[in-house]
Amino acid sequence: MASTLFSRQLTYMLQQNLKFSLPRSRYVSQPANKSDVDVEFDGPLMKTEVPGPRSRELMKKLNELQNVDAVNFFCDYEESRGNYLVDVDGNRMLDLYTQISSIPIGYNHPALIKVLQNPQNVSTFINRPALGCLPPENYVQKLSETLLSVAPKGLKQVQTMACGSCSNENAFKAACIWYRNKERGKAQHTKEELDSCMINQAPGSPDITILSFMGGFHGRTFGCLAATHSKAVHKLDIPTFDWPTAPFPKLKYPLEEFVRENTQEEERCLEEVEDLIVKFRKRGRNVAAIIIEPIQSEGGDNHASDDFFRKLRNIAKKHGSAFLCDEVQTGGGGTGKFWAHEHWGLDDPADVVTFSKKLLSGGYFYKDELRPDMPYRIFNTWLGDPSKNLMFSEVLHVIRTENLLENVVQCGTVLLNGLKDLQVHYPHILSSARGKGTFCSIDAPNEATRNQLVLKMRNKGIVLGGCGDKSIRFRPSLVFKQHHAHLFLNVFNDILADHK
Ligand code: PSZ
Repeated sequence: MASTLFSRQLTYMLQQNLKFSLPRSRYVSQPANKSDVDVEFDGPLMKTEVPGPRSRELMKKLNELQNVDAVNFFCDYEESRGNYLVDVDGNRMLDLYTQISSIPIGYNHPALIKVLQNPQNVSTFINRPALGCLPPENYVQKLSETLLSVAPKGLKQVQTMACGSCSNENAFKAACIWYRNKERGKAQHTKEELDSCMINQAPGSPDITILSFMGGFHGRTFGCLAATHSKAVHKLDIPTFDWPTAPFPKLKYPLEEFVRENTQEEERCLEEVEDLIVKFRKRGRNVAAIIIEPIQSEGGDNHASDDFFRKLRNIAKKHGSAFLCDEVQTGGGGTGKFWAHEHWGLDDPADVVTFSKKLLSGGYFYKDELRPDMPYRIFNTWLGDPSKNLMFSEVLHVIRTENLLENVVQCGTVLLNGLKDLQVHYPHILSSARGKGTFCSIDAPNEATRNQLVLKMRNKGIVLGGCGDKSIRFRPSLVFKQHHAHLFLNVFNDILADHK
């Protein structure tokens, strides 16, 4: 195997007239340090193409009920373990995408199985409460032990929700309520406001706005969609708000070679943000909030510097707008810190931080000032799910006892160095390797090549995701270890060497 790899690389170099250098040796994994979770599988095992016959049969049946064009394959969640996702045809794949970044400690983690088997927990799984009015006795204690124990600095209030979109929707509402109360000062809302809001008119339904960024993704519900600008297919045919959209920096890689250009690009975007705020204010359409992802994920894993975010936070403050940080995808440890925005070193924390995915429950943390002033202003039937918090409590225990954030930093370094190494060897296929922790990505030259690479990798037993036009993104769980990174890099190397 190694010799065919060697000769392929040699041929390629000769064909391309490249300066000869020794082809990279294969990554040799240290023997895995076996913990409970590592007792998973030795590696991928492929029996059929993916999707295989059983998946295709099930797709055909599901197609009678709904559109299945987005379905990749059907899964066998009972057989899946740790970093390995098993499909219904018995194919076992190393999963670096983890259900769009939402499996914190791998499949069927023994600690989570124990939570479900504990008879004391049964009623929490069976009886889903309407949390806003009928919470269970242990609710405060559980919230304190779980979500509040990881609350971002400066945010002491928390509201749980069901998913990422409804977390952002309600964060928007909390920001608008806060903004209007600020405008009113101590005055009460008027009868005119109460009447006009019932027919969607000002002043009760005020013409205030939320500023978001080109390439951002905040969900697909109506309010969120107005702030989502990653792909037209998400937005087409849906009426929306005319809210300000600022450009997000387009950084050039490698960063160290483009320091001046990238700084200028960030300055340009920040100026545009301020211009938009002023322009909208002149039209009587004040910006109540700015929403941003620490790394624009669906939009193509677009990064900006810590300095950019610190300055943006200060612009929000200067103009009296709430600063909303959407950590639905970045939150939960994938960047090596529990919250990606911790990397920035903000003087004044974000006003709101939204979460979902790896935290199992959706929701948001917020500053005391954004606490709603009346009941039923932020409310729905479930407002989250205590059974998710129960499991999240165990997830946190595993993260802490197994030092998983440290693990993410170490494995992220192996993964990113490996990707940078590969882009040097295959400059015609790969560029712009980037990432924080294991939250990494790399670009293909175009969408078609990206899609081909993702499919080829899948048939070799590695699940990856795409994002933006041409990026491949890596979103392994927090129990992804160095030997998994080596395994992935070796398979990727083989695929790239073969790629025509
Ligand atoms: O295509 C889709 O609907 C996808 S693919 C990945 C997501 C959605 N991510 C969800 C997401 C997110 O990444 C960020 C930064 N903010 C909000 C959301 C919405 O969360 P959900 O999907 O739980 O409503």
